[in-house]
Amino acid sequence: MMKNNHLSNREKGISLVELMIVTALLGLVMAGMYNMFVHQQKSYLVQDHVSAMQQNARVGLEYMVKDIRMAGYIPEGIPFDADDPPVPAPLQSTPPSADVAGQSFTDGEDEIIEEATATTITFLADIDNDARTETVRYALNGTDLTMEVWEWNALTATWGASIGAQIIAEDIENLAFTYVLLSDDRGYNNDADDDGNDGIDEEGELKTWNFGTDGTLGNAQRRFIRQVSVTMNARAAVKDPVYTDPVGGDHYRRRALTSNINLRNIT
Ligand SMILES: [Ca+2]
Ligand SMILES: [Ca+2]
Ligand SMILES: [Ca+2]
Ligand SMILES: [Ca+2]
Repeated sequence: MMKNNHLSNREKGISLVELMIVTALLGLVMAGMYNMFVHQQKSYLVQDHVSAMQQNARVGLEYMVKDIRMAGYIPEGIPFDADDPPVPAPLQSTPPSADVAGQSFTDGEDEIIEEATATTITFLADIDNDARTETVRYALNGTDLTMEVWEWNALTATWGASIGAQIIAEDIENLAFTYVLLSDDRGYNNDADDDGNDGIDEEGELKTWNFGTDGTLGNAQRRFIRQVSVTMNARAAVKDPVYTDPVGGDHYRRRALTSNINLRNIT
């Protein structure tokens, strides 16, 4: 009887201390669940941005690669140098007759590849297949891959105005072009063993242009470009707190994309 009374006294209600402990425990559980939820939300968000980055960069690269591959596809016709048939000379006569005026790449002479630097390429091609040639320029502006287009007008024999550089892909940290040139006795170089195989400058030798040691690609060399490689480094728009970049030391996830293009319209 005594024992039962004692027990029932203890079970009469919840003491303040007990209530506090329960509340604290509940709070801990809730906080844990909340953190888990937030963490999961964050990782979904990061996943979203990582896949968006990859998608964004890949689509941009695919556009660019598809266009570069068409370089030299000029439906209005390409005037070749008559005394040197296998090698396309700069376009000397109509149409088109001159490069786009007033641009950084303008040198007054029409070429299939107007500009070829480590970070920019400008070329002629009818990229939208409407029998009118475009001058197309891809460049990196800040962290945007941009594209600018000027269309040839056969009636006025001039290049139309562009609508400005359009953003093709964002969050691109680096863009790098590499060029391979025909460098045998039909190409820009006729006395060196550019492929380094036998000491002989035989037909079909190709040379990868090295901007560091070979300098800039001038008008005289650009016409011999036969392959273009492009590497793009994309960065996610938001940080991933659980990831640390081994090189940059920050929390952005990055992807490198590469593509090799044969210029099949230039022979
Ligand atoms: Ca030019
Ligand atoms: Ca066109
Ligand atoms: Ca050679
Ligand atoms: Ca050789």
